[in-house]
Amino acid sequence: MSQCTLCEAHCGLHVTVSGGQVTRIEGNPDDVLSHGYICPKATAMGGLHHDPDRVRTPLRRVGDRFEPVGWDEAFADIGRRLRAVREKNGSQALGMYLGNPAAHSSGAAYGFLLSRALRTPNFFTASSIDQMPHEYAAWKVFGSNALIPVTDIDRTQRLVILGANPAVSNGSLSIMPGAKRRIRAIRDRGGTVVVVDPRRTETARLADQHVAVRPGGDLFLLLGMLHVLLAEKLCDTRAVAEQATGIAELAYLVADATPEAMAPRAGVDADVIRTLAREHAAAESAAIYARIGICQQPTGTLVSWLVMVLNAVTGNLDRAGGTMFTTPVADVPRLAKRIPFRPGRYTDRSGRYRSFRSELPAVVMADEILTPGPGQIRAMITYAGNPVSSIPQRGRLDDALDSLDFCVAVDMYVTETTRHADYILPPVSPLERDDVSLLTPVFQVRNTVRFQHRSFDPPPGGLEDWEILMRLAVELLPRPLRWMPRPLRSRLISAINPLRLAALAVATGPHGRLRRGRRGITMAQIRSSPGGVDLGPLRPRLREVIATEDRRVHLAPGEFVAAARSHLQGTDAAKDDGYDLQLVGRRQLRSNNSWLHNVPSMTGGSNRCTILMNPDDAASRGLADGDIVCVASAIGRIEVPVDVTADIRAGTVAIPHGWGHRDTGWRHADTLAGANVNELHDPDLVDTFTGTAAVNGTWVSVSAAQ
Ligand SMILES: Nc1nc2c(c(=O)[nH]1)N[C@H]1C(S)=C(S)[C@@H](COP(=O)(O)OP(=O)(O)OC[C@H]3O[C@@H](n4cnc5c(=O)[nH]c(N)nc54)[C@H](O)[C@@H]3O)O[C@H]1N2
Ligand SMILES: Nc1nc2c(c(=O)[nH]1)N[C@H]1C(S)=C(S)[C@@H](COP(=O)(O)OP(=O)(O)OC[C@H]3O[C@@H](n4cnc5c(=O)[nH]c(N)nc54)[C@H](O)[C@@H]3O)O[C@H]1N2
Ligand code: SF4
Ligand SMILES: [Mo]
Repeated sequence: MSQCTLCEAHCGLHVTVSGGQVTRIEGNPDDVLSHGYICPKATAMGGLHHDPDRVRTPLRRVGDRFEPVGWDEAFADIGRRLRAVREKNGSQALGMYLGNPAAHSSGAAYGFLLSRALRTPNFFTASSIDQMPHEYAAWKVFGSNALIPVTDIDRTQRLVILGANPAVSNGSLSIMPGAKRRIRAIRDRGGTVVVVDPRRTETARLADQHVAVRPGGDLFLLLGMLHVLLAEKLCDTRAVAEQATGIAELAYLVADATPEAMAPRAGVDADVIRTLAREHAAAESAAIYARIGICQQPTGTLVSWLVMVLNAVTGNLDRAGGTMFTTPVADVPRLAKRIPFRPGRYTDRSGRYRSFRSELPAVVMADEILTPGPGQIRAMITYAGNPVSSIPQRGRLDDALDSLDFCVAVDMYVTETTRHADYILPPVSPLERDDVSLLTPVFQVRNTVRFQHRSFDPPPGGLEDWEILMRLAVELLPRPLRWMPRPLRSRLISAINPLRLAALAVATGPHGRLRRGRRGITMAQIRSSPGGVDLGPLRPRLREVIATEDRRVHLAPGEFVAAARSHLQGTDAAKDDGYDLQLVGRRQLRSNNSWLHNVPSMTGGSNRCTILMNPDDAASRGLADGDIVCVASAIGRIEVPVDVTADIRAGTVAIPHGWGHRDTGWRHADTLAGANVNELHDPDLVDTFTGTAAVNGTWVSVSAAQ
C-alpha cells in the first residue's frame, strides 16, 4: 500500500511490481480519504522511478560535465567548501532554497533543520510564490500562521471557490483528493457551488454559477459582499459576539463600498455581488475556499483576510459545513506555536522585504546572489526546487547560480536549476522509501493518516532526503562535534529518523496514547492499516487552538484595514502603454509545476504550453487558433501557440508555468515546445505584506509572431 506524493492530495495507491518493474498503478479503494481516486499523474510515479534520466548516484561537476562520485567523498568535499565560504564571508554568504516536493515527504522538517544550521537570513522557499498570504492573514486573524481554516467540503451546502481549480489540482490547503466527486456531491445533496475565476475552468463546469471576475478584482468583490452583509444586517451576530472582535471597524471600512461602487473594479455586476452576499448568509452552511489565484496577487494577503472575515461573520467559522481547523494526528499547529516566530526580524539587503516565518521572499534570491557587498550570497543549497523555472527573476537566476563560489543541489534530476550545481545529491525514488506524512493531515478536509509502504527496496547505499540533509547539517556543525567518529555520527543521525520522530509526534498528538490512553492510536496501527486510519470529520476546535493573546478572532487587524482603505480610495490606473491583456496562470491535469515533463505519457495532447485567448481578443488581433504568438510584458517576451476559447474572460489570457525546458538532463522534456512564463512576470510585483510573487494579472500584449 503506497501513496502518490506528487501533490498534496497524497492519494492512496496500489502499486503492482513484477520482475523489478512497475506494471500497474491503481487507486486504493480502501483509502480513508481518496477512496480509490487517482488523477492521471499517479502513473508517473512509475515513469519517474524507471526514468533513465533520473540521477541515481551523487554527481560532481568536472568542468562542464558531471561525473559520479561516492557519498562520503562528496559530503567531505561539500563540507570543506561550504565551511570555506562561511569562514571567508560569514554565514550570511550561505543561502538555501527549499522547493515544493519537500513538503510531500518527511524531508521538509529536515530541510528546515538544515536551514537553521546554516544560520543565514538567506533562506527561501516555494511558499513565497504560493501560500504565504494565507499564512500572514492567519497569523494576524487567528494568532498563528499555521491556523489556516480548512473547507469542510463534504458537509457544506454552499461552496464558493475563489481562484482555485480543484477539479485539476485536487485542492491545496484544503486537501480534497477526488475533488470533482466531492463537488458533485454538494449539488446532489441540494447545495450550490459557485466558482469565481476569470476562466471558466474545469471546476466552473461543475458549478451552478461561474463569476468571471477581473484578475485582481476579488478584493473589491469581497468588500462589496461585506458591505451588503453589514448594511442588510445579514451577519450572524451571535457567532461574531462569541468569537471575534473588530466588527465595528469593518462596518466603518465598508460603509461606502456598495456593490454599485465595487462592480466596475471587480469586473462583476452589482446584482451578482449582492446575491453572492445574501446567499452566503442564507445558506444552512457555507464556505468560501480561496487559493493560489488570489495569493499570487498584489492584494493576496488582503483577499485571504477578507475570505476569513466573510466566513466568520456569516457564522461559518468553526462550524460543520463551513471552515474549520483540523485535528491532525501530529499537532503541527501546536508545535508551530512553540517555534520562535519572529516576523520582520530581518530584511533583505535592499530593505524592501521583511522576513516572515524566518525566510525572505524568493523573488530577491537573484539580487542577493548578484549584488556585491557584505552579506552577498556566495554558496547555495537547493533542495527539491527548480527556482530558475518557478520564480519570476528576470532571467537573472541562471547567471546568478553560475556566479556562485559553490552550489549543491539535493535533487534527482539535472534541471534548469541543478545544472549549475557543483554537486547533485539524489535521494532514492519515492517508491523506495517508507514514510508517513504528518504535514498534509493538517490541511485535509477530513482527519486521516496513512503509511507509505515502499514498493522497492532502496538500492545499496541509497539515501533518503532526510539523511542527505542531516549529513549536510552535520558538516556545518562546530569542529568538535563534526569530528565525532563516523559510526557515532551515523548512529546519531539514524536516531532521529523520520519514522521515530513520527511515532513520537503521533503518541503526543491529539489522537495519541499519551493523551487518549488505550483508545489512542499508535504508529504500529497506522503502519498496518491498508487504507490509512480515519480519525473522523472536522470538529469545532477554535477555542482550543486560537493563538491570539485575547483568544479572540481578530476581524480587523489595523494594517489590513488601512491597506484596504487605501485601495478603496485609490483608482485603478489607466493602461496606456500598449499592454492591454492581463495574464493569469493555469494548472494542467498531467503537469506538475516544473518537473513532470520528462515522462512521455504526461506530455502531448492537451498538455501543451499554449496561451488561452477569448475569441473577441483573437479576432481583434487577427489571430486564429494554433497561430504562434509573441507574448510581451514590460520585462520579457515569449512565443507560444494560441488556443482560442470562449472559456476565458475577454481581456484575460492564461499560460501554464513550468514549461520551456532547454539544456537540462531531461532528454524528452528538452524536445518539447513551450516557454517559461516566468520570463514575463516582474519580480518586483508582489503581495504587499509577504513579498509573494504576484504573477496573476501581469499586463501583456499579444501579437502574431514574426
Ligand atoms: N508563473 C507561475 N509560477 C509558479 C506558479 C504559478 O502558478 N505561476 N506556481 C508556484 C507554486 S504554487 C509552486 S509550489 C512552485 C513550485 O516550484 P518549485 O519549488 O521550484 O518546485 P518544482 O517546480 O515542483 O520543482 C521540483 C524539483 O524537485 C525535484 N524533486 C521532486 N521530488 C523530489 C524529492 O522527493 N526529493 C528531492 N530532493 N527532489 C525532488 C524535481 O526533480 C524538481 O527539480 O512554483 C511556483 N511557480
Ligand atoms: N495537476 C496539477 N495539480 C497540482 C499542481 C500542478 O502543477 N498540476 N500544483 C500543486 C500546487 S504546488 C498547488 S499550490 C496547487 C494549487 O491549486 P489551485 O489553487 O487549485 O491552482 P490553479 O489550478 O492554478 O488555480 C488557480 C485559479 O485561479 C485563477 N485566477 C487567476 N487569477 C485570479 C484572480 O485574480 N482572481 C480569481 N478569483 N481567480 C484567479 C486561475 O484562472 C486558476 O483557475 O495545485 C497543486 N496541484
Ligand atoms: S491528485 Fe494525482 S498527483 Fe495528486 S496525489 Fe492524487 S494521484 Fe497523485
Ligand atoms: Mo504550490
